[in-house]
Amino acid sequence: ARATVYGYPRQGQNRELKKAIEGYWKGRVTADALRETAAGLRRENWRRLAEAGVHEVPTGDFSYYDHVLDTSVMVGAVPGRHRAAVAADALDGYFAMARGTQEVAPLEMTKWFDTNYHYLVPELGPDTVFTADSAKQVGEVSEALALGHTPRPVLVGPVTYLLLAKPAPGAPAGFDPLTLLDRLLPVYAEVLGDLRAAGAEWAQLDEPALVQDRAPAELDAAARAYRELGGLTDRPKLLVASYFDRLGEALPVLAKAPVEGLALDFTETAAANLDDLAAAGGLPGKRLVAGVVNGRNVWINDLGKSLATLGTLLGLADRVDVAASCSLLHVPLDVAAERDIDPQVARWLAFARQKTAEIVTLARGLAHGTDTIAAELAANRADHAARAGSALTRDPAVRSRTGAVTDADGRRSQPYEQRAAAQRAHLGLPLLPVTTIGSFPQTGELRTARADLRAGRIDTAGYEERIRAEIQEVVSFQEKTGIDVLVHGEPERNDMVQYFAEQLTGYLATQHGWVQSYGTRYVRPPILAGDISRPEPMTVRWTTYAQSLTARPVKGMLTGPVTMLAWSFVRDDQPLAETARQVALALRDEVTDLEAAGTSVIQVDEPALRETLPLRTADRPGYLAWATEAFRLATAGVRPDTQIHTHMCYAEFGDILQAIDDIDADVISLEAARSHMQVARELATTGYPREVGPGVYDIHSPRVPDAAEAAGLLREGLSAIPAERLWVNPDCGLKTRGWPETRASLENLVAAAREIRADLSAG
Ligand code: THG
Ligand code: ZN
Repeated sequence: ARATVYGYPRQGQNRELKKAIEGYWKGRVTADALRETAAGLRRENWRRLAEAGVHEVPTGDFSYYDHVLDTSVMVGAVPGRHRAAVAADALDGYFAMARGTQEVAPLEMTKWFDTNYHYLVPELGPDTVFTADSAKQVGEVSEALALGHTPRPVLVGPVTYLLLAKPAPGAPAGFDPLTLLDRLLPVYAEVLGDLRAAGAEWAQLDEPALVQDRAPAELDAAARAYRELGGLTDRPKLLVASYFDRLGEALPVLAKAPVEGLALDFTETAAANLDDLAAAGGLPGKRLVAGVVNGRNVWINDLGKSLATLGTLLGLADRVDVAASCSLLHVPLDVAAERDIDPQVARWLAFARQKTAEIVTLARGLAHGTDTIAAELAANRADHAARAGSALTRDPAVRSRTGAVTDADGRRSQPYEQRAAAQRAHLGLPLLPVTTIGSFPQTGELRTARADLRAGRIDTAGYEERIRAEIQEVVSFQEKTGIDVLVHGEPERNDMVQYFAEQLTGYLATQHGWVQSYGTRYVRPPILAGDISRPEPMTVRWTTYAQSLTARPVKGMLTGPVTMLAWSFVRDDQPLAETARQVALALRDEVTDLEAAGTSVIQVDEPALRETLPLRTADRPGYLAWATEAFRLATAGVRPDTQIHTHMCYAEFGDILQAIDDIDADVISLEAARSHMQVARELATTGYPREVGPGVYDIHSPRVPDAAEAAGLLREGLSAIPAERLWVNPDCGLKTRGWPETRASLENLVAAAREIRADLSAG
């Protein structure tokens, strides 16, 4: 048994890659200097892995932006609009596909399965001509060989590549990219031949799309793909890798394919792989790579339990190697860099570097007997015992409170119709009330003030003075513009999850725990480590300050429990539902405190509700049950005349229309401008009974909609939602926009609302 990994964080300890790429974009770093930085980061990663005891190192997992984009380049799938840029300069053309240029739009970006990583969606049509470009893959193999390593190139598999693609603009309706498989396979064959020639003994083809529900035709495509690639004579040995869930009906398909190895996820969500593998008769004559170390959480492994799993697997394959369940791209680099985490607690944590050490330990134990890793096993048991017995992990007050939660706690005291009447009387809003989603432009001055505070250049009093001044400006702008429900603009917040995590007991923050979100953008997800409680109010001060400046209602702004979980690292020692309930109760206290302080409108954002849907449809009802319960628990404690809003972004709500109804918010604002109010029509079809604010200003673009355009969208909205239940708002928060376009757009939104109100009262 040997240790291996499928991929490693790309950015470097100090995000050197981000700095080099962004420097290149600004013309401050040359292409050669960027390539040199990248080669240095790969060299450092391989050295670390090899020193730790990893036998085969991954190559080809490195990327300047995204590995799916790299695959598009590898197979020559460059959309027509980017071809001139690619022909002029390969690197600039690559970035043009990723980010667009003045003239052409980039590829669309979407989430990589249920992780927080985003990839660039391939655009394929019947005219797509694939051509092999193995330069990047071959280059990294040669680099690793020259440094004395054993490389295993990692490629996105052909079936997953096609399943992740979307029809190119102009493709006929209903075009299915999977129909291109027979044209794509020869290109993979050529790349595999080049990799073999370069000296790769093995190549890894990642097929995570096969862990989702797949139609028989898709399973047939997978069987055909691996029959054909397996049948090649001039190729490396093939390891087909799956991760993020169980393979299910795809497992026997891959087990029967003429490839030399299979990589399976054996963490909790994919535990069924164990029985399914036995039922399929194991992998006689093949190599099994066992993903027993969770590659997407931050917790130490249970080494004893993993060894037991590995022991069972020994009987099911010719050779068993040990790995993380997926690429380590999804975790931060090194716990040792964290100076602010209590060293006792840090012992429970494992980032990429620590996970690598665990994999090596397990491989050693499997190969040479558990007595050879006795010290590691004892330390691991002690760390688990310390974690289980810690006061951070178990707060009796929190436990007795979640234990006492009843169904009634998740129900508003009156049905919507009665609440709506009470809210109308209490708030006195006009028809088509205008509001915003919460944040206003985060100016350079605000970011500087926050950096100054952190660096000690200004004190808390000086910082808060800046925040108060900003709130005054935002409130007076909204009053002057004629907005009906105001916000304070959130100048005091950095990230909408981090801000709350910093104030809740039980959450850990990291200093260097960066994880790639997309391209050169990273997040530092906070860690849900212990039982969650709220020592004191988190938002009441700034909200009531804003309310003191105006007679119009100011909306309180909170991040919902599901999003708090989705954008954090979650506990692995209790069900997600339990963690969600704890966070929900902390938020419920905040909601109640806001109400008691005179806030009549409270928005609880859930942008991640849709994106956290489990990959397998069979697992979705269970998720939606706890997710909607958590939202209701957070919000149902208010009086009938207090209005609860929520906000969700990222379009595609089709899968969760029922959940949108079940959360029982009085008002929901949604992204809709680009899809011409599509979501308003969808909600109307399902008979959605409450108030809706389909966005009429696309904040993802600097374009300012004029009043006529906004009014047009509102009329489309009115054809689905009656005027008494329609709100007017942008698609999302305004923090990434500048003030000039924010001012102009909101003035136009108010003008559009007034025009339609006048029409309605005239007609
Ligand atoms: N917060 C958190 N997770 C998220 C989002 C968020 N995941 C999904 C989505 N939003 C990801 N979107 C972004 C958008 C911008 C950035 C990162 C993820 C970004 N990051 C800065 C960078 O890399 O330069 C760093 C920001 C910082 O200093 O904290 O711009 O909103 N938790
Ligand atoms: Zn949004």
